Amino acid sequence: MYTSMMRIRKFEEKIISFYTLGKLASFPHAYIGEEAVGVGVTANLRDDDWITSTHRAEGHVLAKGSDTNRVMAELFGKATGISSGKGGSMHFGDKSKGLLGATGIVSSGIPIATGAGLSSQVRHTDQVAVSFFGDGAVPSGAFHESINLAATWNLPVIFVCENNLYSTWTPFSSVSKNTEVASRAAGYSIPGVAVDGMDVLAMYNAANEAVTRARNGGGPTLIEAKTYRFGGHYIGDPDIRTKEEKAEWLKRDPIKMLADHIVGAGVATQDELKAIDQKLEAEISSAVEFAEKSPFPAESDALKDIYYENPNADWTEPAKSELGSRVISMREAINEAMREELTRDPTTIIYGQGYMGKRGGPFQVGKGLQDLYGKERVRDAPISELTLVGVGLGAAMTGLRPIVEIQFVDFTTLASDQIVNHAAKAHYMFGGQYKVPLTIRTATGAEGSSAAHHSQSLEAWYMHIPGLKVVIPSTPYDAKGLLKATIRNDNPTLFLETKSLYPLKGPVPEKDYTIPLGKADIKHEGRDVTIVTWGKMVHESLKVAQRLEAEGIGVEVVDVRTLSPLDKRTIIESVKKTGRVVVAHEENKTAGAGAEISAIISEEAFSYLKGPIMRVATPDAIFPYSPPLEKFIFPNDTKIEAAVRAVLASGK
Ligand SMILES: Cc1ncc(C[n+]2csc(CCOP(=O)(O)OP(=O)(O)O)c2C)c(N)n1
Ligand SMILES: [Mg+2]
Repeated sequence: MYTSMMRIRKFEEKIISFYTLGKLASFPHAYIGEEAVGVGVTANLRDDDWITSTHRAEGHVLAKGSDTNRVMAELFGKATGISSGKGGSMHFGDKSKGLLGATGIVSSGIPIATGAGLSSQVRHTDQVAVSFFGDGAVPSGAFHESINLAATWNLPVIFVCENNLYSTWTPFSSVSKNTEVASRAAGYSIPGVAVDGMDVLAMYNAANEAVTRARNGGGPTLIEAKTYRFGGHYIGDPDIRTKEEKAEWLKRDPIKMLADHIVGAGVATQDELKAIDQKLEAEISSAVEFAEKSPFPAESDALKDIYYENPNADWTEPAKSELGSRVISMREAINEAMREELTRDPTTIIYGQGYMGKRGGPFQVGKGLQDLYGKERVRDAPISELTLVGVGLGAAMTGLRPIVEIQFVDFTTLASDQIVNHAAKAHYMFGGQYKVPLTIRTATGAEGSSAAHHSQSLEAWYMHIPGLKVVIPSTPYDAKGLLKATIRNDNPTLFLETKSLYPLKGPVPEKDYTIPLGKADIKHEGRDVTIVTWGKMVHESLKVAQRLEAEGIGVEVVDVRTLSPLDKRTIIESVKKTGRVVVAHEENKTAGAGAEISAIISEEAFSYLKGPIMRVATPDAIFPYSPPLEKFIFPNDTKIEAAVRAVLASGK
């Protein structure tokens, strides 16, 4: 433990000197003073145990055993870095050592570690997960939601708060009435222990007890390490803490305390410790040499590893002639897809709110699954959207294939940190090491005066995020095939279920089939005008196509089925044929997906256009409760028909 602590100290001192010389692209947050926490805890862990870390990550990463050369190279932005130069100091990831990632967002690693604990429990291993975080994370939702979930599900997770009294420059006492972090454990009925974070032996012993308990099925523990960083918040930070306060803490330098203990107990001599120090200095110097000599990543690497593409994926859609005669609802088709995937792959699990186990969630889409697959794989989840998605991410990174049900797309906004900042970026920012087979299912769209908080369509928000896939089926047949492909694909994917379509019936093959993500479907062929659409508006568009057929007008209805990836080729081919385009969607108009699709058409098929592209969408309004108001703003076949007639009348 002495070696590990001193390695961190020497590493950080070197980094400080490099930063001061202007040799690093960004400013790291030094761990000096807190070494006993990371080292005392990780000394109890195996390589296959997991940790999540924070912006102050070098200490955790080195303590967990990552290669010094590659950690240094990451700080230099080199291709040999542990995250291939994609992450830097706030996004270290190292699969080989169980490092599920540092994060630049305070508290966000906590749900991810909790998900790793879930993975251990479901796969019946004895691995444990540790989340390191600062006092700054304690008032956050992620902290409380995660501890509640880990306690309720009895997960093998150790929550380690490095309470160094400050978050940036804010004293903990000025943002929390209760400054005893460990005392919060009582509120969740789990053990909580406050430890002298400057004493590595005390840290080791406290962590040993917690890790042993977690490995043996005893559930989570909250450890509060009372510690202090000797430097400012970041390297180069004009520190605001008093000299007196710093001097008091410096007297209890954790490395000096351990050295005194070692020498006093006769375990090693001062000279022997010096020899270790010199060896470490040589190790750090050669790490610097390694980092300096390493190449930068190629420019083309900037666009690599945004998605994981499985070279062995064999997703083939059955021919329309194979649809068969069985007719079921969209709700049943989704349930069937989940049943088939839960049967096919024992690492697939599902959890959600609304009594998922018995009722199957608010729309009963998961009905019967718990009876078939048991309480371990089909779970009731608390109202903790942020943590539910973060847990799914941690579980997906560690061997599960989770399906997380969020009741309404409106509520995904609570989970947007985990969706946007973490799930979507995990494959890329850790240099392509992790696959993220995470499915987030949610109900979307307006129906039945649900008003402002249960009616939105947010697909354009998520389509905007690289690393995330967005799927929105319009028929039971598409729903089954697309959901199976979504669950099997190794990328975080938002699966949007239009709630007004749940009762819709249609033919669905009983056999196992998938529909590749990124493949549009022409739902109605025509030569005169193209409607690009998805979800409920597919059906409104089909009504228009049928009506206009009687007048000899051919309307082609292109159902994109997935917005990300978007099947540009099918859209462009249709535009080349018809030269006239309407884009119809339920989400509101400004910066909706229709704007993007219109831009693509104008960039890639402008010369084929015979007139302007028109959009039919909900106006930029908030969904009202009153039925006539809701009806007034909602797009429908009449509005689409008017747009189709307008584009036919305009231009060349
Ligand atoms: C959600 C979020 N809010 C604000 C920040 C800006 N920020 C970066 S580090 C930090 C302080 C964190 O304090 P603490 O968690 O106690 O960790 P420490 O720096 O003390 O180790 C803040 C506020 C952030 N990164 N993430
Ligand atoms: Mg702090």
